[in-house]
Amino acid sequence: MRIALTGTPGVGKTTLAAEAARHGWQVVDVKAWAQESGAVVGHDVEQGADEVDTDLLRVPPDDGSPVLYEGHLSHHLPLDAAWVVRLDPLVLRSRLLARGYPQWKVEENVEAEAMDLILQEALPAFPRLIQRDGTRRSPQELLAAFVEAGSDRLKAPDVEAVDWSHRLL
Ligand code: DAT
Repeated sequence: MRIALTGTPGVGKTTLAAEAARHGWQVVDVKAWAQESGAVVGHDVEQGADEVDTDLLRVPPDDGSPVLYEGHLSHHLPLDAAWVVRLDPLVLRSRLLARGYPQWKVEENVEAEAMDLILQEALPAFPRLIQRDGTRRSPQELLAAFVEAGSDRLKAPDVEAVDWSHRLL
């Protein structure tokens, strides 16, 4: 089972992936993989971010063992399932400010999170999709919440409800 671990920057993907690795999961850092395999095709100076062509990444076939592909572009890869991590936009804002992001980039990501952007991108591509809210969960609790949902047993998306649309006002 090859799983995209996705979500807006700052929601806690890397932390969750590290927790999963401690429990024996294989983890692929999509950004590092893109750099190693020449899939970084440019740099957007305005965005201050690398441009990755995910079509250039060759995903290995499923060998039966669970693999997490971690990164906010991972849901653009042809994988078997997706985990979408969510976070209250107000908490996200303080995390991104602490990370030193410029104000406009903080607001762009906070808005994307409040309007479910990544969920909306991932839903059409992944019948086996699990969404969980990381706001009041430790990394251990969040991992358990995804694992308990059982990506391999899913017949339809399992989307934990979050509603932060009022944060847009
Ligand atoms: P991402 O990889 O999605 O950009 P991250 O894992 O680097 O996010 O986490 C961003 C910050 O939030 C980092 O300082 C650690 C903290 N964090 C992550 N998961 C958390 C959790 N479940 N509870 C509290 N803080 C968390």
